Amino acid sequence: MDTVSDDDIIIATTGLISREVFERFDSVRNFYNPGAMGLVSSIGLGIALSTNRRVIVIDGDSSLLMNLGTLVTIGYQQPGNLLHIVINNESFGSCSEERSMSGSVSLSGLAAQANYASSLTVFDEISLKNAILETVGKLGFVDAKIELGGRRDFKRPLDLVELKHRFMHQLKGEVSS
Ligand SMILES: Cc1ncc(C[n+]2csc(CCOP(=O)(O)OP(=O)(O)O)c2C)c(N)n1
Ligand SMILES: [Mg+2]
Repeated sequence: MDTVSDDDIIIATTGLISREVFERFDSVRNFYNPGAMGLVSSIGLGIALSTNRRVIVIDGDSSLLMNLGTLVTIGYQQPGNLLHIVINNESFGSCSEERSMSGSVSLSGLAAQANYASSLTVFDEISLKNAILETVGKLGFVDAKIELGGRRDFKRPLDLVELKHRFMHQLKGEVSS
């Protein structure tokens, strides 16, 4: 989040990922999807097709597996302003911490097969930052491997209708970031 530009749109997935982005980096440029796993990439695609600004989707590994067809749709549409990052702890980290099965497949390999222009797996923060800085102007995918664990007490985005309207007004240029 420290590396993205001030104009980038952030779409954050269900569970602790949304909650951490909300607590630590809230902005009118952020959209949170706390309730429904799997859909941030589809939402991000729709937004990317409707703006020239960069859209950064922060997905979870289990969430991506729940909507895997999204890779094909996004690869087909080829939005050059979309960066799809998966925070991959190979688990349903926000809930039971059960393994998700994403460890049995290369997510970046799947994205490459689906025609993402750039597709990387990263194992440390510097590589993730470099990927965010360098994947500009082309459809990108980053499988960011992380360890399971971390804080579980991030506050929840609760005023979801208000947050949605705030985001939509900002997209229309009615509110500056
Ligand atoms: C469709 C759906 N099923 C189940 C849940 C409950 N749930 C919320 S977060 C989560 C785990 C998400 O795992 P992942 O996407 O890998 O992200 P992580 O929590 O590991 O960061 C689950 C099962 C939900 N919100 N939506
Ligand atoms: Mg996970």
